Amino acid sequence: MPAVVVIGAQWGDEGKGKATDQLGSHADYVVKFNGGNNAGHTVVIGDEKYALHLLPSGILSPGVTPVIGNGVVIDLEVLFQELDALIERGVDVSRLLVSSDAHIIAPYNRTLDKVTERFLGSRKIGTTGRGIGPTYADKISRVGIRVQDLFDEHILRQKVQGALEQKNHLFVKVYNRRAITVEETVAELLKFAERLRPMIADASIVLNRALDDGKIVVFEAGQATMLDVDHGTYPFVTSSSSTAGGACTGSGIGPTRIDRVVGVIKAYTTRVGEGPFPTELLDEMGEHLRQTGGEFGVTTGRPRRCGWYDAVVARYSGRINGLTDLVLTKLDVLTGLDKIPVCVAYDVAGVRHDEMPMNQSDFHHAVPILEEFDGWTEDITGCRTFEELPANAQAYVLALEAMSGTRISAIGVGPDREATITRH
Ligand code: 2SA
Ligand code: GDP
Ligand code: MG
Repeated sequence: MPAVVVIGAQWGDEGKGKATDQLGSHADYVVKFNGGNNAGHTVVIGDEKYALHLLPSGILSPGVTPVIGNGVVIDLEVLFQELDALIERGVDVSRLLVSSDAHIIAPYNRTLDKVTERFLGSRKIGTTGRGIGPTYADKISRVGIRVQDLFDEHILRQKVQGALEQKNHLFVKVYNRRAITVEETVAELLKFAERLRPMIADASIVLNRALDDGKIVVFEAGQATMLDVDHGTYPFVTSSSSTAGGACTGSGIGPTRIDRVVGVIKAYTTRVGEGPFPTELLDEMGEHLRQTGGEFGVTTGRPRRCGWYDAVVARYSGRINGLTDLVLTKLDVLTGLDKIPVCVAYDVAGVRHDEMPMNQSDFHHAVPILEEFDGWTEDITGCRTFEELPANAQAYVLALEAMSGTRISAIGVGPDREATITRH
């Protein structure tokens, strides 16, 4: 399995960091292909807990070459803060490669993200405020700044000037703020250029050659299927391609090179930010899942909205991503519940939907049709084989597998690297 894509099958925070870290210990390259420092991946190794925002999880595995692909947007200040923090903890970060085509989050786009959200008020998206959306908007509008532009000051200045002509109009006329100068922006961006220079690579050539040589490459998605700009709950999405197709466009490899697509899915569901969420629990059960599962944003600390497992979302993710495997995480969080409901279909104005409704408004009005499963009380964090799980936990996993249409090849029973049951 030389090329494996790991994606989130719900609304994010499924435990992709842990899954990638585990695959990463066998990998030669781990590639981040979308998003930026809006991601938050937690990896627990022994007594050490690492929270990564921008860097690929593979940065923690000795021998792995971590790659930031062209589909990523980079906040340079965050990149070096994160690298310095890892260096201080003794992690070797010297192999990191950064695509020369990746886009840079300019300081004005951070500001724009925050003021736009404030301006939208109750219609806000609930972004992480990191400048992600405005930077991808610049990319699509062809006024973005790329890594390679940092090494030609003339071009950099021209691009910043072009972008600021539009932005300053907004800042001054709409948001009543001061205009941003070309000089301050260029100076801010150039501060990091020389430190970045040795990391820059033609990531597409590096990765294609690695695959030609039979190396193992893991492509790690930020965010998740339901936050994908095309296939998620638009407009309540992030601004990048967080589904499996993004692994190709965001790194410069072709679809025929991918061998496996692994969807990471929680045994229940969470979402952070605004937007529809049919199985959301607004009662004390939601609070129980939040506290037991530690469901707080890794980047912003925001409490995550919690709800039951949604098999319609799982089937949709299977289809959109062409999943070959599911990794079911956080099964241990459900321990102690008497009954565990699962959403098997939606009721929309009296009509049953077994698949994701085509129309977004229908999804906003979807009422989950729930099926209940019996819970278990035994501590499962020490289980390492499927047979060691209590019978009701086994039945729950098999039911989810049958409903979701994709085999569950691994099960997470705790945050530690080792707390995993491998089935296939
Ligand atoms: P943005 O900032 O433009 O990408 O926000 C747009 C929507 O995407 C959601 N989003 C996320 N959802 C879950 N987890 C994310 N990463 C962090 C984490 C989030 C955090 O791992 O916990 O710390 O708050 C993530 N990144 C973006 C976001 O909530 C918006 O709904
Ligand atoms: P990501 O964004 O998908 O990488 O996920 P996050 O790191 O944002 O959130 C997942 C959280 O769940 C992290 O705190 C992980 O340490 C933790 N985690 C991952 N797998 C498991 C599991 O099987 N059981 C438990 N209890 N925690 C897990
Ligand atoms: Mg996360």
